[in-house]
Amino acid sequence: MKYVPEPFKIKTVEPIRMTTKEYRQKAIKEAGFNTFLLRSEDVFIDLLTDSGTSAMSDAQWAALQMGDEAYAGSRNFYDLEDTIRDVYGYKYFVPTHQGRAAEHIMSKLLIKPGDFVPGNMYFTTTRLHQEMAGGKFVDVITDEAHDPDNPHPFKGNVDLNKMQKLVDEVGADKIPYISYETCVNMAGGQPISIGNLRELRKFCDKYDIPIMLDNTRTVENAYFIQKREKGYAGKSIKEIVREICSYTDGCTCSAKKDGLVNIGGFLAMNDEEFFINAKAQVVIYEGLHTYGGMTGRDMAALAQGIRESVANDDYIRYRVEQTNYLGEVLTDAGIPHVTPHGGHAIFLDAKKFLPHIDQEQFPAQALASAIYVETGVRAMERGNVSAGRNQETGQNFKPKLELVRLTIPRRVYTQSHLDYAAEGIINLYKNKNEIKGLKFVFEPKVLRFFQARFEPA
Ligand code: PLI
Repeated sequence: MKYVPEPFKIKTVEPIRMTTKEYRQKAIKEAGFNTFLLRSEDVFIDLLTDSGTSAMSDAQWAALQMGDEAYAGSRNFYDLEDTIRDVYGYKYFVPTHQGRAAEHIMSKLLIKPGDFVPGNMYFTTTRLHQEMAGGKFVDVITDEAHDPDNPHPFKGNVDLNKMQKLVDEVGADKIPYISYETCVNMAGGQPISIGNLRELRKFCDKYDIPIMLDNTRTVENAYFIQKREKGYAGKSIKEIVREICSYTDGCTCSAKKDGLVNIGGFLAMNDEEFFINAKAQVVIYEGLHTYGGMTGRDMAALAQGIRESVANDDYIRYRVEQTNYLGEVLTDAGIPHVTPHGGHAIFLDAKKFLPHIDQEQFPAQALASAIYVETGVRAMERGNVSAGRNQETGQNFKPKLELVRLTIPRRVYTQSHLDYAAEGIINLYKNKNEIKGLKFVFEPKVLRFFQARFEPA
């Protein structure tokens, strides 16, 4: 089947507005050629991110009405606690307003200045919090992940030789934990395999290094395991999610993705002392430990969203196969993009799309702007701008992957929206030589991609 039908029907609609090309040319100029700075009203189809952009179900909207807004001991906290224990299996958790707040608290508690934090590719906010705590991020993802065309089915895997090299060089006592992400975002939404995680667990047990999961897209990862990994075709998504978490010591989670809510996150763990320390931090930065950064109703909608994400396997099959559909349409038209297709997005390969633009002139940023002007579709740069500068040398990181992410919000768009976006990108590819590179006119010091402004180079 080319397109898996939506396992839901539409009850509420939100109008979107098509604009003219001239209008969009003006809008992107005013936004400093940064799609983050566009007004959403000026966007026809918003593929900026899958974060906090999900459509909630009727049961989640109903759950909002059941919010217990007590300052302390809200019943929604206990419901969320039961749900996290049931679905992910961790003993303890603290709620946070979103994923980066959990990263902040974990980095502060576990990293000492001079430590090294290995991870299967960096994520922007994760690496920043590691650096702010005095740590240095070390990329230990498999080499295949840096090659947009490598067909490896689990490009998110950790390379254990790279882990061994790091342990030999700096010593295990300088490694507070490994940060292990499911469906690695910056690699193109590429999954990890259970086989890799089991091997990593053995390795980490030998050196007493905890594994902290970035649990943001574990449900999507479980679908790839069910589809591709030997021995998992007969297991449910819920069983696979639970098994992934069972090899880890805790997690940070942006609940705005798999969790099907518009805000929320958490830090979870099995170690009681870590939990006590996390509660002490959450009251400083977020709120009391039984609501963290969330209202009672937010916690109610999240508990329901987590349950829905694993309630049956139909939802996640539709979700990941919808993304795959967009990728297949682009493949048929010869548009260069990362393969195999990831779970939450299709990532265009801007180096191949725009070979005439040097990486120092930000081809992915230029391509995201051009896509907006051509189609009204908003995408996101995931390349040299997102990677930032090396703090020691001041040079741009110039990552191997120079990508534009077409991110699919959950349960929001239909097949015809994706067909429209693909058709516009295919048209743009025919005139790609007219697209010009960009230069900074404003460069923020941290997480520069959010607020940077550019002009044509
Ligand atoms: O946006 P937050 O603070 O809820 O979560 C940060 C975060 C952590 N890990 C991973 C893998 C993410 O993808 C992530 C946020 N991602 C965003 C905002 C995105 O657009 O992909």
